[in-house]
Amino acid sequence: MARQKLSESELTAALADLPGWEVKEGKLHKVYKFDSFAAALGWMVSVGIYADKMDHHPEWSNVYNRVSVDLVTHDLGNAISNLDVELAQKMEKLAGSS
Ligand code: H2B
Repeated sequence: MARQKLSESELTAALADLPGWEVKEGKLHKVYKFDSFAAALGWMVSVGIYADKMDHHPEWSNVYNRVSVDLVTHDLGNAISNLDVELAQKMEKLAGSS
């Protein structure tokens, strides 16, 4: 799917369906907290496989049971795109949040 920068209104509409997500320093941001390190790591592997298939990769870091995620599209000069929203939606599904 083509990468397209989202307008302010598209971004606002997308955030309404992404609980816990916000725009922080120009990136789509959320900190996930899991029950254990194993659960966090398992989620990261599942997300990573999906992200690689869509050729769209998260900026993230893990400490024990927490994963801090930032999504932005480098190819669009670090704009937030439809692919960032798609990846955030997949992260929510895989975390069991929606
Ligand atoms: N991931 C993210 N987050 N943004 C990009 O612009 C991007 C990417 N571009 N993964 C992809 C890889 C690009 O470098 C390759 C060549 O398609």
